[in-house]
Formats: sequence, C-alpha cells, structure tokens
Amino acid sequence: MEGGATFDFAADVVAGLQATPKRIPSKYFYDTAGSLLFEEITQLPEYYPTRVERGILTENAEAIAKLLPAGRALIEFGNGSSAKTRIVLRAARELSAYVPVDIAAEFLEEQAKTLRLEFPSLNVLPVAADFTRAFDLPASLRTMPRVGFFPGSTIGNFDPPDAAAFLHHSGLSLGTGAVMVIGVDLVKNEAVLHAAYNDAAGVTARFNLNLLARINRELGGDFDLGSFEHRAFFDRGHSRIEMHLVSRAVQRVSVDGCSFDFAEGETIHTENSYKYTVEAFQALAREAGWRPIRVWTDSDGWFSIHVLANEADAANQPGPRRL
Ligand code: AVI
Repeated sequence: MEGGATFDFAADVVAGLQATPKRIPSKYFYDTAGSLLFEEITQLPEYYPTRVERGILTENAEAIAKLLPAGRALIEFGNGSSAKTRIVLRAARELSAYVPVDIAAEFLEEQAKTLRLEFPSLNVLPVAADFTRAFDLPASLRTMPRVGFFPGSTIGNFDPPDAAAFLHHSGLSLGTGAVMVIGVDLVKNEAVLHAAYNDAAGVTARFNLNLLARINRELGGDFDLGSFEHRAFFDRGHSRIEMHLVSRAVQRVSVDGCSFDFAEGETIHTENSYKYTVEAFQALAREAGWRPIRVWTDSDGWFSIHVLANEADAANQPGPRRL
C-alpha cells in the first residue's frame, strides 16, 4: 500500500472544545463503531441519499461509463466499501487500475482484499492518505487517464471553501484531462431533510453520541453520554443540516488532562451537511477548475450525480479563495 497519514484526534478535540462555540470535526465520527453506525444509517427508511444515489448510478451506469476515457484508472476518494463502488466497477469495464484513497489504512487494505477476490482481473492499488489534501498517486498510473469517484455527498460535509479546495486539490492530484464523477445531495423539502437526520429508530443520535464515547475510549475523556442529546436541524440560510450535541445540564468534562465547562443547553457542533442546487454545485466546481459535462438526478430531484472534466492545465489554475 502507498502513503500513510494520521489525524491528530487529541489536539483537534481539545482545540474544538476550547473554541466558542464548541465544535469537533465530523471526520472523527468514523472509528469502527461510528463506521458501523453510519452503515446502519444508510439503510434507514428516512435516510434517502444512499438509496437514491444508488438508483441514479444503477440507471445511468452505461451512460456514465461512456463519458470516461478508455484505459482509465479509477481513483475513489474513500475506501470503496460501498455497493456504489461495485456498480461503477462493473459498468466501467477495461479499467487499468482501481485506486481507493482513504485515511483508515487497515480497513482500506481489507476492502482491497475483498475487491481483488470479487474482481480477480482488477488491479487494486490502495493509497493510505488524507484525500482532503493533495496526495501522490502510484507511479504506475502516470500514463493512464484518471477518473475520480467521490460518491455519497461526502463533499457536503465540507464548508464551501473547503469543498472548493478539495475540488482544486483533487484536480491537481488527478491531473490535466481527468474526469470526476461526484454525488451531491440537493436542497429539498425541509420535512424530508429533517427526518433523514432525526430517524425514528435513533440511529443518527447514537452515531452523533458515539463521538463522545470515542473521546472517552481513546482520549480518557469522562463524558456522561446520558447528559448530552442529539440535535439536527436544517439551516436554510446556510443551506445545511447542522448536527449538535446538546448539554442537558451545567457540567464539567475532562479530556486529555484539560477540563471544559458546559452551560445547560450549550452545544458541541459536530457536523454540517450542505445541500446544493445543481447550479450552485456547478458554479463551485467551475470556480475550482472543473467543467461540468453532465448531471443526472432522480425524478424527485433529491440527489445529483455530476460528471466534471479537468481540461485546463491544472498547474496554472488559480486556487479557490481559501486553500
Ligand atoms: C457521510 N455524510 C455524507 C453523511 C451526511 O449525510 O452528511 C453523514 C451523516 N450524518 C448524519 N447522517 C449521515
């Protein structure tokens, strides 16, 4: 496996809890327990994005494959564990290589083994890296046309300047002439959005609270999980779902030798999930140096799959506002 990267969980948690308002980056949801809970979320009746995106990919797999260059390498931003990866791998025949890029090296290697068994002729080359920054692709890909794949509207978890920075960096990593296939969740009826992040079975609440359990497990924190509750709401002004953990009481919590005071009702902001219009996402992509070629949505207009082309000379592209 190529690469290697880590996040500084302790430093980010301490800095986030010292900030006003308190916040913790959503990338820390995904330890083993959190990844399993997220998997459960994707199967909930209220959580439409996974189901709807899979439907769009299944219906349009051939048309999408036709837009991809021959002899291509497919680079997935994420570990390639999803059913969506398999839809694309089956449709995008004649792949020269499949390269899943993810921070979680062990899980990545396990997924790669599974994929090699399922697709014996596929050259699977996992890269352990933080794909939110520029990273190096395996040297053997140098001569192959590259296609990026970023499903699941994970880009919605980045604030727009970070989303633009991700698109810009991925253009640099993939190179001139690359194509990107990206799933983006769309603005819709507020009740549908609200239900998707406040499911009746309480799985999203457990996913959110697992962040505190993870801090207790890994950083010797003493969060009392019963003293915090899940809150998720749509903020129309920012066009995003915000997730928070709300303190039910005045309390003091310690993490990694530091203590943090909470007022009753004070929150830790744990996630943003931006919802775009097709036009707003295309404008963001253009700003980051990608040209929209095609977009598909479901019949309700709830979710979109975009194909973008990086035609300009990436080395001479201006960066987005913030990198
Ligand atoms: C991974 N990401 C796109 C999910 C989302 O919808 O923003 C994470 C999630 N948070 C709560 N439910 C699902």
